[in-house]
Amino acid sequence: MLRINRNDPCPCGSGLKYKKCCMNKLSSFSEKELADTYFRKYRIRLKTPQDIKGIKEAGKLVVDTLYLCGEKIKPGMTTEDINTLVHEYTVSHGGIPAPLNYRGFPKSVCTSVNDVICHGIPSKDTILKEGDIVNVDITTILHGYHADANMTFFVGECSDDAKKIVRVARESLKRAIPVVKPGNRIGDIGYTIQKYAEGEGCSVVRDYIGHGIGKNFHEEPEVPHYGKRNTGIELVPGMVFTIEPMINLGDPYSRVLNDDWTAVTTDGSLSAQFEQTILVTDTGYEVLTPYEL
Ligand code: EYF
Ligand code: CO
Ligand code: CO
Repeated sequence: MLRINRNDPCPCGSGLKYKKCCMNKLSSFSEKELADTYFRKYRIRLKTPQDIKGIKEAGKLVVDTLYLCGEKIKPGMTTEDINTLVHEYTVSHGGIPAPLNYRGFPKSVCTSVNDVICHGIPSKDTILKEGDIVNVDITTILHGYHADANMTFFVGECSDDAKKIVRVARESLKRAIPVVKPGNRIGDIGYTIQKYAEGEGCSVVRDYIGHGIGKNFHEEPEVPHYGKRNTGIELVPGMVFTIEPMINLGDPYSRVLNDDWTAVTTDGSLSAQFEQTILVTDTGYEVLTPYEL
């Protein structure tokens, strides 16, 4: 692409310097064209600076809530207690727990224990015990914007298997994030995760994927956690999506329990997940739900 410097004569022929003439008009025009093209072709909503500020504010509340959960999770606690903690903290800080009633989901947060891959429903009957792993997946709406992140926590002292699956899931997300930059493609993200996780002898769940996010909980694009290099939609600045690899110690297959929500591994093996909401910037990425991986 032709680059025009600020002090060059404006290409419109006015005789003025570019910076005094069309610099802002041209850049906002081309940004709008890109946004229109991405929406028309892919239904992807590129975010404005105002959108990004909104998602970031929601993201801070999500991460604060996750850290609070991390401090409180102990053997003997129920997943219903986690739901109460998340609901009350979110609402008292001006947020709305997005999962509650979303497509009929009955609770404010997903709590997924051991062989539960995702969408575990908090319950008074699910009592966390020493050695369990539990994923807490929080999506919060603040001032109309969504942010979505999750972490898998240890409950007390855990087995080597539990330590391994949590390490591999965390590292899968950590390795995928720097792949996010303009010019790379969606498939590069999944390729990176699959290559690493399978190299560690684990498997990548295919049935649940990352997603665009913003004024809606789920938007385009879809972000699979497996795939081939240099395939899929090209990443451009302003895209916001989650990366949320679900990694199994055994095979990658899932089934949904009779409650119609809870997804578990078919072979009963442990599953772990980490998730963050990521923005594509002009030069790379920004994590909008920042926490240390
Ligand atoms: C009808 C739900 C719908 N879906 C996705 C609804 O992206 C998520 N986590 O990172 C995510 C979280 C929730 C969610 C919470 C509730 N739902 C769940 C299961 C099946 C389904 O299909
Ligand atoms: Co989530
Ligand atoms: Co998500």
